[in-house]
Amino acid sequence: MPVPKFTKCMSRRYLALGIIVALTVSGAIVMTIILVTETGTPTITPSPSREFRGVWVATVSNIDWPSSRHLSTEQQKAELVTILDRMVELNLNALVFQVRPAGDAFYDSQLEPWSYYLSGRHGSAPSPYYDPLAFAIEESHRRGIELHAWFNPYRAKSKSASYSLASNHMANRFPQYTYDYGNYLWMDPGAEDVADHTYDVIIDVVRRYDVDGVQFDDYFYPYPISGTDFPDTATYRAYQTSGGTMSKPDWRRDNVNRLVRRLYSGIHAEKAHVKFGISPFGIWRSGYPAGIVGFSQYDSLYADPKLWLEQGWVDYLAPQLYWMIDPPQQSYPALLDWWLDQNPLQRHIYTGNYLSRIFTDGWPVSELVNQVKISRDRADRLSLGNIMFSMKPFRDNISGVVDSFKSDVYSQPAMPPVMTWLDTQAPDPPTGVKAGEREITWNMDQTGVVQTWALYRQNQDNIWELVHVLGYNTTSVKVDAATYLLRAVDRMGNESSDVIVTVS
Ligand SMILES: *[C@@H]1O[C@H](CO)[C@@H](O)[C@H](O)[C@H]1NC(C)=O
Ligand SMILES: *[C@@H]1O[C@H](CO)[C@@H](O)[C@H](O)[C@H]1NC(C)=O
Ligand SMILES: CC(=O)N[C@H]1CO[C@H](CO)[C@@H](O)[C@@H]1O
Repeated sequence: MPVPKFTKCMSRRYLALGIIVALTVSGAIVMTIILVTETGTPTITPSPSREFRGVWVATVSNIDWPSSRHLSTEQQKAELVTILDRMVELNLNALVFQVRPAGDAFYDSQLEPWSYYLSGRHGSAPSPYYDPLAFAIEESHRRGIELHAWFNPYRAKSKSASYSLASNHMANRFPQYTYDYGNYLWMDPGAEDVADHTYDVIIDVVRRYDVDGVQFDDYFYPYPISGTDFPDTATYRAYQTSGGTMSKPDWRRDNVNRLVRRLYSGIHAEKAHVKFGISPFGIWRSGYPAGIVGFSQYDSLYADPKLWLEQGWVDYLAPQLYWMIDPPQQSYPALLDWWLDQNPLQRHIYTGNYLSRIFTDGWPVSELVNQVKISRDRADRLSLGNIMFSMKPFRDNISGVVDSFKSDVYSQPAMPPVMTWLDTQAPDPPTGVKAGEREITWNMDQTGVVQTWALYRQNQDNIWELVHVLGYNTTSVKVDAATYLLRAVDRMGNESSDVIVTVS
């Protein structure tokens, strides 16, 4: 279970009571007792201070960033900074950044060529040189925002993009497993060479970059073209020849399952704190739950997220519930409730929401705001946040979406929820905390474990409100006169004990 704030406060209260008894019996340090009881039981209100608030920044086809393939390095950087500043304004806390849309890289890689979508030159580094992923991580972290690197495992190329593939591109390295299918070149998930390569690419990023998470979207086997089966007959036959007995659909699902399972352990073996999440298509199979009608990813993409949740092969699942609340055949709440029921190991569920429908289909902004509320209403069942597809409406404030979110569901900051199965070690509390003239200052973190600083303001006696989540290297903040509580927060979101300071 993630520990919702309330539970955490309760357990602290019991801890504080325990200390009172022990210390009173031994007759020691009365001042300490008072401090512990005073600071040990803050009640945090009012809105959820723990909620994953993500946004997808899609790079494929220049959907969100960079906005075109003809921008200079400086323009690319400026656009990313604008996105991150908008995220801060909206109290968003997680950027899901597409770094490998098609066997290519938005970072310095020895394994794959630079992406065409970066500067229109597939295989060429940005000039003047910079590393977009490293830049995005640094700029996210200094704003207290998590960065999840988003990978597409099997897509090799969209045929509409007119560039020729570099010699080190996976389609050229494994031509026997590269198929022309519909609008794409697609790698064969049943080929061990392809699986090994994808695995190596992802682990390489986890090892070399300070990412907070790794994410897959809904693309596993390609969306089917009617009347044409995915052309993996040779690979399947080789599997049968070597003694394999699974049916073709089961074998295909097994190919994907094995990659997911292997990545879950491989990522955590490399860095225990890096979260692995998948954002699958929103319907598992048509008819689940009863009344739902739609595309079946289990039968057509050979993706089985229900199994991944059951097995704990993901830290979070973000089903793309890209439909409206009301229509019963793809009802947002009905689907969400179903996914929440498939979660015996109590992983986190963050709903994926189709924000861009406000300009592609004229959805009212209120539809999206209400969807966030529906997800939030189910926090006790581990519905702990949302991820919006995609950044563009927020970036461009389409239909006034920024103000609608800011004045309603995202008026207060929030931190991503804690994944207790990954780590529950609390960081050391802040040191050198001082009240200044309408300002609080503290020492720079020396431990290297601080990811953010959480500042709470005392509204009434024991009612504290989270007012700021600040980047790791922040050492001061401007505030109004009030009493505040500052905590160090580590990269798993675990908070230190409290330091209270009054600004007059
Ligand atoms: C967003 O758009 C709305 C309505 O068009 C406008 O009132 C508001 O000032 C804009 N907000 C920002 C942050 O640009
Ligand atoms: C925090 O780090 C960023 C780069 O990561 C740097 O640009 C910024 O100046 C730093 N801020 C402080 C207060 O050190
Ligand atoms: C929310 C959470 O995970 N809190 C944990 C932080 O670390 C302390 C000390 O290890 C744990 O007791 C808490 O459960």
